Amino acid sequence: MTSLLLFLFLLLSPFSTTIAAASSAAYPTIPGTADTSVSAAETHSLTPIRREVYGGGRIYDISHRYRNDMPTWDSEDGLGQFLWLPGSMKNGSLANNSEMKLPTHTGTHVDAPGHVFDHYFDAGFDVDTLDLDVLNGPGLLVDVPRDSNITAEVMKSLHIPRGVRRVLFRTLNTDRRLMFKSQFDRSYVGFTREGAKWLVENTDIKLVGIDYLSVAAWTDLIPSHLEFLESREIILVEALKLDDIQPGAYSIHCLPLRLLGAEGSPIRCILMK
Ligand SMILES: *[C@@H]1O[C@H](CO)[C@@H](O)[C@H](O)[C@H]1NC(C)=O
Ligand SMILES: *[C@@H]1O[C@H](CO)[C@@H](O)[C@H](O)[C@H]1NC(C)=O
Ligand SMILES: CC(=O)N[C@H]1CO[C@H](CO)[C@@H](O)[C@@H]1O
Repeated sequence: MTSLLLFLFLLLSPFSTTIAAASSAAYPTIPGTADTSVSAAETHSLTPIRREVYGGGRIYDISHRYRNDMPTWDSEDGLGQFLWLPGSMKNGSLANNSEMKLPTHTGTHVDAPGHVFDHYFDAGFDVDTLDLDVLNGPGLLVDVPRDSNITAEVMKSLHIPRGVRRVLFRTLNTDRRLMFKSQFDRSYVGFTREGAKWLVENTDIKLVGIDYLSVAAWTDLIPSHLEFLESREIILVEALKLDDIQPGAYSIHCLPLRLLGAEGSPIRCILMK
């Protein structure tokens, strides 16, 4: 498969040259990110360093930071407050203890089959039942053409070889920086029903990742989800942060929380070279 992946990588390269952003160490396009190199002085200062890349470029964090102003499903105003500090040292507690409350489909997250199939929900196909073997392993970061949603035609044009089980689709959503805008944007790029159906029928992809809050285009919202989730073999990872990373083959690692009964979960995903 390695040679196939390499072939695919070469095949996709012409796309990527125009849209791949510079992969500088400082990752200037992610707000709140400092230089990733840790100097001796910084190690001793009380200013934390927030990183997008670890291990000298070996590990990319492709999860979004949870922020009050991040977009949330079909809302004008963004997520809003999701963390509270009911026990604080400033008010005499022995330790600081925060509480959080947020929709399970917030930020970078995973969908379980119970999300759109009520009988799966009742039967218990929650995020705790998702296969970690699907969520962890070799896969591709692929750029899709910027002038379309992900239709069957687009899927065909990507020539993703059989045997590839995990693909992260980078779209116009990343270029438009939609995950950095509080206001939900219905014009995001996602799969049409035919695109989803084509992927299910013609590829071995079991992990589908995308760079906004839904893998399904707004106009095909439920039909696309149904195509993907009916077999319960495909796992959807949404709102990935795919800025500033070269397309190609990586080791993908995603871990949802073991939320019993939940059809969605925040998820931490990384890419390793
Ligand atoms: C501490 O308690 C005061 C009085 O109840 C409250 O106004 C303040 O917000 C609290 N501060 C923190 C950090 O919890
Ligand atoms: C994708 O589909 C949405 C509707 O779901 C539409 O608003 C948007 O313009 C489409 N994007 C492209 C690039 O065609
Ligand atoms: C580590 C931690 O959570 N520290 C918090 C303790 O509580 C104060 C407010 O009382 C916060 O400002 C700190 O961030």
